[in-house]
Amino acid sequence: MGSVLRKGKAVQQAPGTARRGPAEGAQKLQEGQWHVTAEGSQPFGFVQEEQIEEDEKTLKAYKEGSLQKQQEMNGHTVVPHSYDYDLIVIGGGSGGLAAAKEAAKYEKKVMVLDFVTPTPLGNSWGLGGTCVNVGCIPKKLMHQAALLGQALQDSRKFGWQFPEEVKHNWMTMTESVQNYVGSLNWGYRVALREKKVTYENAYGEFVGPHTVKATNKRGVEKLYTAERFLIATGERPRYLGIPGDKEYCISSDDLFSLPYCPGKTLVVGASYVALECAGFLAGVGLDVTVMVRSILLRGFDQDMANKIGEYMEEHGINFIREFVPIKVEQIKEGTPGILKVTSKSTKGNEIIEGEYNTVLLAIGRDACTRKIGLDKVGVIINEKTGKIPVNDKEQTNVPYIYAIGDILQDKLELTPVAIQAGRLLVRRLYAGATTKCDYVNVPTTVFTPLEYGACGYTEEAAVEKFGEENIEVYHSHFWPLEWTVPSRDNNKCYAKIICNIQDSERVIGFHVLGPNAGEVTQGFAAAMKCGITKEQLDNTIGIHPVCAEIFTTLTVTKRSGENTLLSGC
Ligand code: FAD
Ligand code: NA7
Repeated sequence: MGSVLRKGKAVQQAPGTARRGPAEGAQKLQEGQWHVTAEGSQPFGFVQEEQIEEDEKTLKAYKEGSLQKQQEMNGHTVVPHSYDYDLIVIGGGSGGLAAAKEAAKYEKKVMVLDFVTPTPLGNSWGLGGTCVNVGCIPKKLMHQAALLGQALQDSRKFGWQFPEEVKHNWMTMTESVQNYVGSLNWGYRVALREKKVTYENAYGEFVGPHTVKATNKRGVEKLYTAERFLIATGERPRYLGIPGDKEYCISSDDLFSLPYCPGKTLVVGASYVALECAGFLAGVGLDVTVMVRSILLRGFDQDMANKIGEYMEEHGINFIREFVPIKVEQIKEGTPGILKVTSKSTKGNEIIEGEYNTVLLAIGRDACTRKIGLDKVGVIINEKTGKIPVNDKEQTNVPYIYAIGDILQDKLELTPVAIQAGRLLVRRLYAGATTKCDYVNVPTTVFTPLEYGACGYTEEAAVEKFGEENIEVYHSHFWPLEWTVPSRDNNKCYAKIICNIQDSERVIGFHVLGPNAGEVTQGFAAAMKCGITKEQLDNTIGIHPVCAEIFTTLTVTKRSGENTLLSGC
């Protein structure tokens, strides 16, 4: 191992399998194999491994001394003599862990640094990142708790008899969910150990070229060097910046392990996180209000978003539209206590007040990129969003530093996207592969009470890109067979595809509102990757009686204005 700093003091570690250092690097420079960040008139220039032109620039820069100068400007004059690791991954979430484990397959020496900065209320969690601990997994399990409540009601019509009063116990649900999350945390640690990936529960930040400082929760600092770095630090919830927000409000980072039932809850925000949380809280029997600043589900198909909103309202969720909170005060302490929320209209000066037991902020998430020393190594971020721009190989403007997952600029923030990008990157770096991550036609699901699955273009985006006259929208309502006997929610489920008329009616957008929307969407996403057309969908024989069969029999175009309500199977 190279030099190690404990409490600011450098000590020498036993030599490990040291990697290329400057001596070899200089030789490589002579050979024209090294690269440097272009800091010319363009905002930044990406460096491609094969770009001879860039190599020549680098060699020239090295000969002229400007490469060394650039390193000095970044605050570093000393480049490590050897690298401790082939790859250091900063952030042990969906993307980081997938990449680290993949790299270990190719016998690379890999380290993962993962550290969870506690929430303002002091909550933190184990290895695995957002998805496992405070995202997809606990969210979907709590959504399932809500669906079971609905199933219990439906079951009476199917002959099940049980006492009239059915209660939900928040603590039982939370403990069960957290036990499962704990087992996943443990599984990740074991997997890293088995694959011989070094894991440190420490905060990583760049302090110089090829060098990070890792600080653990006791404040012990160590320095590590690596030939390459992967930043996969994810995002954390944003706060409103109003009096009382950090003191009294919770975020999704607190909700899934909340040690008491939240009671009457105000959810602030109208993103998928906000609506999903509002949905399952209402589904387990709580009084829930959603405060919406502008529209529901910005970025998603608005036709579908509004149908989700209508369904939630019909199922007892209150919506306060075009208001934002300006102050949160505690009226009574407790678990939960009582909070007074003062809010202001976005359209005028109207002020309203409301009392809630819990205020959940779901107003977006900020990329964890501003406190990891990126300025020390010259990695460029989008100053406004904190996101990192990368080239199509997930390489930042600093050639030996890569980035994946939620912190990427203009990419989808989804677990499977982070995993895919991480795995493919590592295969390209260490296994001679060339496949790049394809960020197009990525399917996704919003787990609101009426689930929403989507892949490809929204109707708005398709109209904008191809022109209204060039797209054909086929749609239909449908009634899942399972919902007919309890006679609920007839014609609330909805299927829509968007086709490009000029390209043989290729399906470019797929949208479904209904049960198991994710399960329905996944297969159609594969078909879209293969370029499925409307005709091919029509030639596909449906499976009866399932919801997904509706996509094989769509005949009504939106343009026609014909009725889409179904009356039988
Ligand atoms: P993360 O998984 O966030 O991992 C980053 C890790 O790095 C964290 O452990 C963090 O603590 C750590 N870290 C940060 N800074 C440092 C540092 N300096 N040093 C060391 N460690 C650091 N996606 C889906 O696909 N489906 C869903 O249903 C879904 N539901 C979601 C529900 C919620 C409530 C939320 C918030 C997100 C949801 N997501 C969902 C999104 C999904 O969780 C993210 O896209 C995914 O976790 C991103 O992975 P990542 O590797 O980029 O980052
Ligand atoms: P998003 O998708 O960034 O959405 C933020 C939502 O919060 C959106 O509805 C915003 O309304 C609303 N918002 C933002 N600021 C405010 C303020 N100040 N007051 C009221 N409402 C506000 O965030 P998410 O957390 O759902 O998702 C981010 C990622 O996390 C997601 O991609 C997953 O990876 C997990 P707007 O439409 O801007 O008016």
